[in-house]
Amino acid sequence: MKKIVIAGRNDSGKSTVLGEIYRGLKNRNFQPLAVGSGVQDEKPYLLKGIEHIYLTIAPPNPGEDVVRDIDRVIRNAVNVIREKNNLIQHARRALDELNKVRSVLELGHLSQKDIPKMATLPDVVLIEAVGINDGYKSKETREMADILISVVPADIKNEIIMEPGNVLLDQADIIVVTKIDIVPRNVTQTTVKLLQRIFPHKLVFPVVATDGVHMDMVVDEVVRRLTDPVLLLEQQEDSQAEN
Ligand SMILES: Nc1nc2c(ncn2[C@@H]2O[C@H](COP(=O)(O)OP(=O)(O)O)[C@@H](O)[C@H]2O)c(=O)[nH]1
Ligand SMILES: [Mg+2]
Repeated sequence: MKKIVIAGRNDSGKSTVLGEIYRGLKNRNFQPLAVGSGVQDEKPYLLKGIEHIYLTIAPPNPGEDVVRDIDRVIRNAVNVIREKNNLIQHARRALDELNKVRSVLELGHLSQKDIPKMATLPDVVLIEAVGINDGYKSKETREMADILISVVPADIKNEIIMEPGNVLLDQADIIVVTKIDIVPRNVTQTTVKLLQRIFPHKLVFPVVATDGVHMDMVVDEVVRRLTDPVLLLEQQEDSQAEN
């Protein structure tokens, strides 16, 4: 399963952006699993309409940006969904049996409609990083991500962007600049221009994450990367090398 990691400073808007991408992917017939890095992520996820069953919180060790054993976290979350689906299937069969008996006894059929539908299994994972050390320096975060999205608030101090060792900006696949609705226009422009100057080949998307403004372009780019045959090929080679 492809891992999309949302990195960035504390309070930059990671959870909000993650929720928007979740929704966008869902509209395009993906089923994401959302992995938050702390309880504070839960509320923004639910606000954006992430269903409980596709939401899991896995706090990294203190001082670490992403949870170490993400594969275990994903496996557990998928198993919970599978188990629930099993129960639903059992309930349907049991009700069928009961209805056979009721029919012999000339009692009316009980409806299946109160039994929930089986849940689609997730096919892509959205992971939120903590944002340690100003948010952009964790190599582990880059290594975990098939697609790395780094979130930068429009009013970030220029010094922070220019600090050496910002691997998560340097090697981001997509940079999302948030809060452009509440930050003065000239400040936003300075931030965006600085990012473009330092990282000239990067896609920089200024957005209002809370209202989903311009988020469709971010989602388009994510989908393009999820379905790009060349990227798929590279990943196949990677996983063959691992095996
Ligand atoms: N006005 C505005 N507020 C935002 C935007 N993005 C995030 N926020 C707010 O910023 C705060 C932190 O957002 P959150 O997604 O929890 O950030 P995180 O700590 O990086 O996960 C919340 O109050 C959000 O509602 C934005 O683009 N515009
Ligand atoms: Mg968060």
